[in-house]
Amino acid sequence: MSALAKQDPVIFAAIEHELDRQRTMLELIASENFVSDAVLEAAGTVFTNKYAEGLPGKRYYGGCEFVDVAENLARERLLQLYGAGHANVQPHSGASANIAAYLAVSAPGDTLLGMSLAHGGHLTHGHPVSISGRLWKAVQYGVRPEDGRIDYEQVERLAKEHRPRLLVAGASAYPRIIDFARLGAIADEVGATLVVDMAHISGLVAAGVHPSPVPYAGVVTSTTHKTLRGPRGGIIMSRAEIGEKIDKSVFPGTQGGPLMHIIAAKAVCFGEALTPGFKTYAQRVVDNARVMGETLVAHGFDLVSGGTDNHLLLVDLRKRGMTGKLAEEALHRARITVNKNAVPDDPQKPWVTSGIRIGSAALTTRGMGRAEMALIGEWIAQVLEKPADEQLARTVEAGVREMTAGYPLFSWEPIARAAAGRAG
Ligand code: DSN
Repeated sequence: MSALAKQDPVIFAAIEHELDRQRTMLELIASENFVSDAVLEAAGTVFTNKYAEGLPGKRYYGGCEFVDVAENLARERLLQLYGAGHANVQPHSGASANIAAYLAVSAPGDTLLGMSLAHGGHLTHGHPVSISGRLWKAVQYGVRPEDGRIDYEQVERLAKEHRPRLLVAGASAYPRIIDFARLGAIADEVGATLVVDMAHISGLVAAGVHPSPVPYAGVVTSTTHKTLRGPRGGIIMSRAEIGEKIDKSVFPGTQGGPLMHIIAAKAVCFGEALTPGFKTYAQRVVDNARVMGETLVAHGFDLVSGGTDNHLLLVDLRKRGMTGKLAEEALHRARITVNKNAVPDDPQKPWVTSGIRIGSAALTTRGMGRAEMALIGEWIAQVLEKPADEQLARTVEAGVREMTAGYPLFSWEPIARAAAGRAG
């Protein structure tokens, strides 16, 4: 019996149930993924016991010689992956990374021009309920109503009018390629620093299937757990000349001791992302999202911007008279996990919404490909066409259980389908 099961059976059982949920449901949340056995192993190690405030070779604590190995390797691999001038791998999350980045290159009270959450941006890009919208003077840009694409002319107009110190780019629900070169030129023209939060697409950028913001941005932040397929955490990269400011803004500016077990797992993740297999994986993520989108469009569903260039789709349910909340719940009953998500200019409240967001990164990690995406797209369409049909939900659920049994989460699990395996 495991130590945890013996000492704390309630927590043990919750973890076991979560493992079963992840194994037997179809995970389509666009910001989630499944880490490798090696990343999971590194994250659950004795490095969690160690305080290591400071940076490798310059710590405030003794006994850091082994955590230094992990952090140095994480930084080196990250720089190799993206070709940036400086890397800090200590942010605990994407939100912490963003706030540390803003404080490194601007001051509270400065103007921040960012993409509005309601149009696919993020809370930390200047939303009034976030510290980013409370400490900075936030001005928000969005997407064009006619095609759901970022309104670069609006960005330019607002930048010239408000002369922001920070131009923040990146999104949580934007299915198209972002033109970082154009945003970099706008930032240069008004003397702003372009901060790109590439959290959603960082795996695609690493693999070269989405253009990189690194040549155009003063600072690039990301989480490590989305398309990059690492442990839950954040990173910041910058031009070399502001590296020291970034480091000081993370510690002691906004954080205390770094999570060394997570930094070790980040190093493992970056090592994986440097392999040729990761390029294959990222291309499959994009291909799979496209197939899913085409299937839904064939069933008459509206996609914001009409399709996708990346790992996610934003389905607009307004014409169907259905809310995102209802769609999320109906799909959950059929063992398909998505999240309700606002569509641009959504008339519904954030807890209800008029859309759902669907992402392909996690199921692609399990080894699923176009055939599975087309079938899952069919199931989603069927369930959303008859959301109250319990018999249909049971039929789809049975299909989901059979499909997921063929794609194990871990290399040591028995494979129920002969050809199943990880994609890269
Ligand atoms: N909450 C994340 C997402 O789901 O996209 C962004 O931080």
